[in-house]
Amino acid sequence: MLKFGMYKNIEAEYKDAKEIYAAFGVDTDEVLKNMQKVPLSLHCWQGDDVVGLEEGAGALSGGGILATGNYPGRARNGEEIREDIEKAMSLIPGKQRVNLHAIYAETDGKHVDRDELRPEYFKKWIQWAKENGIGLDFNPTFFSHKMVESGYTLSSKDDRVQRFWIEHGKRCREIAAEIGKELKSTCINNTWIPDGSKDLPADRMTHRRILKESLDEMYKTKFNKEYMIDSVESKLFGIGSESYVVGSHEFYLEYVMRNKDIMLCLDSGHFHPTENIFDKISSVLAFSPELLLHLSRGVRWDSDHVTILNDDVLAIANEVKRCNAYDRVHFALDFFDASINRISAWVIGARAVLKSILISLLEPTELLLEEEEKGKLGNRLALMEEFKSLPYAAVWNKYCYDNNTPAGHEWLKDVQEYEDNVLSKRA
Ligand code: RNT
Ligand code: ZN
Repeated sequence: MLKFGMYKNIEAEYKDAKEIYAAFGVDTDEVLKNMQKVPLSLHCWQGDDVVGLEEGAGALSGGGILATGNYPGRARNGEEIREDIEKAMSLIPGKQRVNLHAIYAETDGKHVDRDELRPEYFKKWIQWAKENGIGLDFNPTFFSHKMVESGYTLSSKDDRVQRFWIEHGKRCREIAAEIGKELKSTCINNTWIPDGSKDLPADRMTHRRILKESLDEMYKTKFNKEYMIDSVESKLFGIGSESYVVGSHEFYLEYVMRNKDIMLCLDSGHFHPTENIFDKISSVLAFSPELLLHLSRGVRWDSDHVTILNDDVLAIANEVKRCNAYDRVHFALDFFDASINRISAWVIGARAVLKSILISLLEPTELLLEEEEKGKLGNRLALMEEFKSLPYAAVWNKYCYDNNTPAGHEWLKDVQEYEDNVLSKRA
């Protein structure tokens, strides 16, 4: 039987860990301070299986992404989503941001199409963010809409479809800029489109040319970078777009190199299943000031499983640390699992990413560099291996404790209570 209340020696265990790390030249108190400076953006769409709040909203569709499962307790409106994220945030140490999608507009029962959205439909989110002292990020929604039925949005050969989505993109940039201005915290506005095809297209070129044209039009207006930064997210394949995705990595990499105001987004689930994004970080940062990461977990053909503390995520965090780039790289979660308690999904994913960041900050990187400089590459590898078993968990528990969040698995108790008292009451 799972026991609770077993983290009674957090301070003592931290003291021991602090000494061990100090012997390797790492100041754990400093690391704990730096942890507070790394914001993680929590995606609102985990709370309701990417359904959104539009009038007559149905299941996620037309985007090559899929939320499977029907665990009870899905949030059914803005209030419930906010209530659930608040619960999740209370179990995640440090400061988070919240990432919105355009389909989370609240229009008071009025039908407002995507090309008519305005900042006022996000005023509840903005108000809530102010009350909670958090920043918001944003995403236009290019899926779950009748205008994506052909499989193409910004890259559509149908002029009417293309125009509709360009207008949506423009509206979203205005909304994001307004959010950033209101909250005095730069809002990242990330564009991902599902455009692509299941089977081999004969013409790959035309859609890419149209996409370039659409983006140029969409990004024409310049906004104050203090309020909003645009980013673009690539993908290799999706469900129903296995053979061709218009917005590929090469496409957007080239696009951001030519459009210096726009930031690249790398989603860890959007590459070949054996390809990790960590080695791309230094390449991008050699040319771009900033980079957005979507932390997710690809499993077989799905790119959106709940993030866990695995080699992929650790390699990403270590790389950001070794590039000394925590002030240039933005971390956001991106997954959706409807088969488990949705609060747990958020908490598992967020705590895994934060643990990876903590582990990276605790790494005695200097010692690795020294061995590398000396050409002692066996020592370098040996140290990398040994560092894996340094007592980071004691520092993690201290971080949780200092931030008034449960240590270890204690948070499971809170989620169970919430499930019993709140989620299970939702029909
Ligand atoms: C899909 C992309 C994209 C979405 C969200 C909902 O493969 O990762 O970021 O998950 O916009
Ligand atoms: Zn993503």
